[in-house]
Amino acid sequence: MRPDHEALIVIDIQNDFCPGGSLAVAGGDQIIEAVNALMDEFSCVVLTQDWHPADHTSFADNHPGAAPFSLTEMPYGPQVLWPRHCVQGSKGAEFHPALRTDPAQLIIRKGFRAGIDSYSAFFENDKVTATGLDSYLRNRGISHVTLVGLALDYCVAYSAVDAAKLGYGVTVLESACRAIDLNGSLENARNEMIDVAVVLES
Ligand code: VGL
Ligand code: ZN
Repeated sequence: MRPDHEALIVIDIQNDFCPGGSLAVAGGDQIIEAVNALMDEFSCVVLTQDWHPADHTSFADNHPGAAPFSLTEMPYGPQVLWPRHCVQGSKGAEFHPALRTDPAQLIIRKGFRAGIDSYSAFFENDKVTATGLDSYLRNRGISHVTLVGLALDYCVAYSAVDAAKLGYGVTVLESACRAIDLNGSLENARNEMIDVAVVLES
């Protein structure tokens, strides 16, 4: 067992991010066995779930003429337009059936506001709207987080950077993550994590 001040945060292991899903991350399902095993080491386990309304602004098909994976400008900055994914209540939004969910004490849903995306488990993409996770972890006396899940270069990396900026010790276990890798996003994400002293563990 890890000490009680350490939490495991499992990011977005949902059907749509696994092979066969609408925003499939290559090998996304290959990490599940390791993630399941890791849950037994932590007294605090949190899952996140990407959870979008049908009219979500991050969906390319809500922007007439826009191609999936193109960039648009939002009031809070540049935003990738994604294929429709993780729609609230859909099969694609469910956790992958092989993922253990019983050990989780908290499930954070994010991206539920139509006008703003939320990659990070801590803050929405405007960088100020909190999800509540920081307060939860602080109240439980957590000072270190280990992050695993999908996708390494988006939701895992954004969560890791925010956690480090909030003062947590942060480890990203790369072998239990998979990346989308869009236009150099993986290298950028690694550099941003290293810049704020996130430990990238293979
Ligand atoms: C994610 C793109 C859009 C992720 C979520 O979980 O990394 N990526 N929504
Ligand atoms: Zn999303």
